[in-house]
Amino acid sequence: MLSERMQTVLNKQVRIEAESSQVYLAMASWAEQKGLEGVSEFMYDQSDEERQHMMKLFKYINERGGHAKVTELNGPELEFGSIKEMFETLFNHEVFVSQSINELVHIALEEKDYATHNFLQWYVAEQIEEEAQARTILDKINLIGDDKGGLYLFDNDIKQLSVVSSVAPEA
Ligand code: OFO
Repeated sequence: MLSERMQTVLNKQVRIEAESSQVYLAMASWAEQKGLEGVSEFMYDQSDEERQHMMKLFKYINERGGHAKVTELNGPELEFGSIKEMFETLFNHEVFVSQSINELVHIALEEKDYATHNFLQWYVAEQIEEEAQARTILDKINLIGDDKGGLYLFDNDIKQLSVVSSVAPEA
């Protein structure tokens, strides 16, 4: 059985994951409308993944005798000054999510809820991966600078990343 406190903070994370899905959906749309097909495909996949992260938490809360809640969400940013700015926003967002997961792990230990502590390890590992991926992408974008040909190649290149992340095994 989840403690009241654990349940509240897990539900807060449900909301964060749902908002992440919306943030990335908005990025997918922005990139698609700019003709960046690879980037938009990648962002649609990221958006789907965030929904899966949300559902995993959602099911867990109910499985442990809690009540998973659907709440209203904050609206995401819809426009970006550049592709670099968009990926910087993504990176900062992932860092924020990692901090939030760390806080949850901390609370699980305080509550002596070892089942939730164990459950959260999947998210800890996932965040390491997502931050690393965002950092790699930003490095590439910094290499390209203002080169249009480079951006074209990058847009093609990122399709590979979508394939890799969509076949990655679900824990
Ligand atoms: Fe990319 O954040 Fe979910 O966990």
